Amino acid sequence: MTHLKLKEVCEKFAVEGEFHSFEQIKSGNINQTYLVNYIRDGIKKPYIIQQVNTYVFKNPEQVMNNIAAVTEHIRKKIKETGISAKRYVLHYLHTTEGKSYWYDSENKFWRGYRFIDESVTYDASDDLNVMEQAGIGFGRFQKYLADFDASVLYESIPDFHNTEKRFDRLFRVASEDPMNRAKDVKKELDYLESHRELSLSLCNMLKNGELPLRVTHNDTKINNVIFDKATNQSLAVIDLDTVMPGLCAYDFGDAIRFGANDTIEDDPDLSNINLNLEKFEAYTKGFIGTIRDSLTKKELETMYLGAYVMTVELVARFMTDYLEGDVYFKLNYPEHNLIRTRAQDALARDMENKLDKMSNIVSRYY
Ligand code: GN1
Ligand code: MG
Repeated sequence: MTHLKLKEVCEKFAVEGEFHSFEQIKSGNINQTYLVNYIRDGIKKPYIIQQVNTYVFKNPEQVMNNIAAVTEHIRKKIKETGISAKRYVLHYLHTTEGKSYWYDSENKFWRGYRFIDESVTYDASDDLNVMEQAGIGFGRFQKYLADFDASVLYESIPDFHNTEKRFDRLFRVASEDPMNRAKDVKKELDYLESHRELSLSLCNMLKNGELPLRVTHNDTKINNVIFDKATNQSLAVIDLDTVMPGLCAYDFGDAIRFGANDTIEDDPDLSNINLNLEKFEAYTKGFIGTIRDSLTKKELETMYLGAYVMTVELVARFMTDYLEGDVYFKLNYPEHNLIRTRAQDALARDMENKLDKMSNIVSRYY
């Protein structure tokens, strides 16, 4: 990426001032993200500029429509409480034609938003207060959207958390084995096969009407929460590309999968992998404490399963991508999807042994 390209993008979005510097933001497995600094009236103004992956998001304009509708709704809700929404919801940039995106001459899809002042994000944290605040942040997000009309939302990735379809596709690809890689993931594939019933538990409860659909975030990694730099209070939730109808347990579960593990999601040293029950509890306290009144008894009772289900789903997704020849997730090195598969498999096994404990902890907060 050159600064000229980013400057061109910023100019399309009518960013004022002088281009100062940029850096690539490494977290995120799908889109390319840059922090760009402009200088205006002698003051540094940071912006986030993203090139959206249109292999993953086939219809990025509709994704932007979703984001506009959702952020508008949240902005209204916050204003109703009498506070300024400025630091609590993302503000997307518009081109001079009033669009929230821009296609460059190579047909690449760009968008941008204002960086929230005096804020930080965490890829991981051992601070239980950060975990609790992350729970509050995602809980609040869901609460704001409780009365949002889901019928206006385009399904940005169809069947995104349909675990059954994820499994079916994986087993199909594994039997076809186009890259001759199935031999590397035999153990992990066997695990999924023998744990199909537990893995599809939430999916089945949704199908038979035991659990309701809500408007959910669907990608609740803790680095998708913005924190105040000074107080570590959670401010806004970012990465709204996959806001769609979903199960509350998915949002709970994916945050646990990512944030309550004692290590990163792709740690090659499996001995580091551990579901940390203290982090689990801190997140639960924040999340369930914020939204418990709006959930059904069944949702609360089955919430803990979301952690296991999201983890096996990621095993399936990383493994599918490995078997298909690495077409979906960004890689940092050739075996990355294999390492991710193994790390998430180890986490799922650890969670399986802790299901009772997880269930007990959640029940303490409702
Ligand atoms: C992708 O790009 P990022 O990090 O926000 C993926 C998530 C996965 C995650 C695993 C659209 O999210 O579903 O859980 O990687 N996003 C998409 O790290 O597939
Ligand atoms: Mg994402």
